[in-house]
Amino acid sequence: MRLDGLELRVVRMPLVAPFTTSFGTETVREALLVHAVSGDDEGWGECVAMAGPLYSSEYLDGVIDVITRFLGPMLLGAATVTAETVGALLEPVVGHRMAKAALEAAVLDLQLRRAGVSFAAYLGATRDRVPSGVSVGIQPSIDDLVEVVGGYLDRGYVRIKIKIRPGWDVAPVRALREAFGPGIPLQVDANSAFTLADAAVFRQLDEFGLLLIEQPLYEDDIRLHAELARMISTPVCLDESIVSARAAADAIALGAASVLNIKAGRVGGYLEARRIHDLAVANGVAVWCGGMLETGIGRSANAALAALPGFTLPGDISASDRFYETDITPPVLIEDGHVAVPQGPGMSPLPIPELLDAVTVRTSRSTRP
Ligand code: OSB
Ligand code: MG
Repeated sequence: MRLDGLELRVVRMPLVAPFTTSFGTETVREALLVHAVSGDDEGWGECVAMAGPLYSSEYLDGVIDVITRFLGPMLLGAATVTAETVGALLEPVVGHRMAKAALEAAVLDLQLRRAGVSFAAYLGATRDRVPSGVSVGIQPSIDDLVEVVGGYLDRGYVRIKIKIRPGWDVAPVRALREAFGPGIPLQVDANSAFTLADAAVFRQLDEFGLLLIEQPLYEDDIRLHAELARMISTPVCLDESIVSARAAADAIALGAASVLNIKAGRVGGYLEARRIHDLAVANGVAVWCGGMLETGIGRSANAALAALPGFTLPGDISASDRFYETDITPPVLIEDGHVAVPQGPGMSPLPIPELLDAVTVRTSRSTRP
């Protein structure tokens, strides 16, 4: 295809409740949507970058800048673009994976809509629904945590992940085991908040039969994760550290992770995400699909990715209403603990224009030179 134009839209959507991690508290999601146009066809890609550079070095305004100045013109100036060549076209720009991923997704969505093919079919997904896990933020008190988790279990979520940080680690896990028993699938996510000097905390967590510990240490230290993995029995899972298939191969080879969280945005796109899935399967490493507070656009695409056969653990693929009272697409629903894999053309249902306009706070457009 030849791209005719790119529209960048910033949406601002209030969260149903504050979401606290080891790196901060969010009360509103500001997200960038990329709208690609070619002839009469359109495609949408959601960027996972957050407003501030706290989870990753990328952030919303930085993404808009790098797309506007560099990545957008590279795609708009190309004689022909396909989803499969976006990565190579943008390769000269170092990093900025979340920005690149959003562009690739918009092109892929357009390409699939034009061909009348679903993302699930394109990927070779093997399931029509995926188990739904929920990521639970740090709460004001242990009692609040038990109540909030109880609510999600009542809604049918099949796996609970709680955010931890130093001082909010062993006690919340113990409280959940006491309240709900040893049987509920439970895991923790530290978002890099600990050091190897906290090894005693992780040894204590070993007692609770957790599915995994996600990203306990620095994002750029694979070796220390390998050291920690040798010290504890709970599987170590990496999120922030896995920025590419190469990083995944290193982590696996060094024994730094026996489980991987795959987020397409973090690794530069859904095609790289699938390469990591394939690599993990070949190495006997379990993967699951992470989330980034996506709207229905990114959430739907994640559901299709998670329907690949190597995604053997439940993902952070919750219903729209876990974060948003009103989504910009028809809401993603949880039914019997699962989310349906979208079967329509493209990567997600189209946003509903009135709902999208109601939350759009900024728009910019660029066209082919
Ligand atoms: O580390 O997985 C993470 C949200 C924002 C940034 C990082 C993370 C998260 C989550 C939420 O855990 C996952 C979701 O969207 O449900
Ligand atoms: Mg994480």
